[in-house]
Amino acid sequence: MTITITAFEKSPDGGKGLARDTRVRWALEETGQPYQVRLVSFRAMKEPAHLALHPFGQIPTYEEGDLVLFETGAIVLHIAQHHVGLLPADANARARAITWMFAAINTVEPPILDLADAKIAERDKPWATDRMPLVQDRVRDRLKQLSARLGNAEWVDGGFSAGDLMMASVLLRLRASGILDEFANLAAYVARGEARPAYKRAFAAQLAVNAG
Ligand SMILES: N[C@@H](CCC(=O)N[C@@H](CS)C(=O)NCC(=O)O)C(=O)O
Repeated sequence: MTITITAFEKSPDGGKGLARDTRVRWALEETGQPYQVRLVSFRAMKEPAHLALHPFGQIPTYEEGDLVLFETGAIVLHIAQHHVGLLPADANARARAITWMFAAINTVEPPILDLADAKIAERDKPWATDRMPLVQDRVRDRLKQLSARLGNAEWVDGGFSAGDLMMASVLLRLRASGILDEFANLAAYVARGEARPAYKRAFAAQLAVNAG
């Protein structure tokens, strides 16, 4: 069955791979699944046809036959559960990999998104400058904990899994802030993710849409 995802017609990041279709593309590449992409404009994302797929009017969505999914956590989990390559066979190791997916999107991503909001959406507020150190330190606190857990390991729990795919995707957004580089083992962890051939293919595919 053909898999179709949606992505920005023109990503605000200009192709840096930060739009969330990249993590879905990455999961599809890791598992060797061909896919098609339907590009949507910001206006089309808020129109009924897209809202029928995604109630919050966002990208990415995932269509496969009768199945329509939104939320990258759910999409990547679906891909990982149906194809070999992103979840270990052992039941407990599988449950732990899924735990790391949730940790990425529920525990690590929120302060990172808050930082992005503080920098862009809230930058004109009179309190923006005073609040910034608080927001940055909340990110640092999470990264300190993650860094301590990762230690010298290559991946968060044994071999590369969907947990690492989500965690590296979430951490990638921090690179421009400089905060990621304060944690050498996390910066190296993200670089290992980016060095994977599947990530490179996913990145190149989104860049091809957004470059120029
Ligand atoms: N929690 C959602 C977030 C989706 C999301 O924020 N998508 C962004 C692109 S990366 C978007 O569509 N932004 C445009 C908007 O919200 O209007 C997920 O993980 O899929």
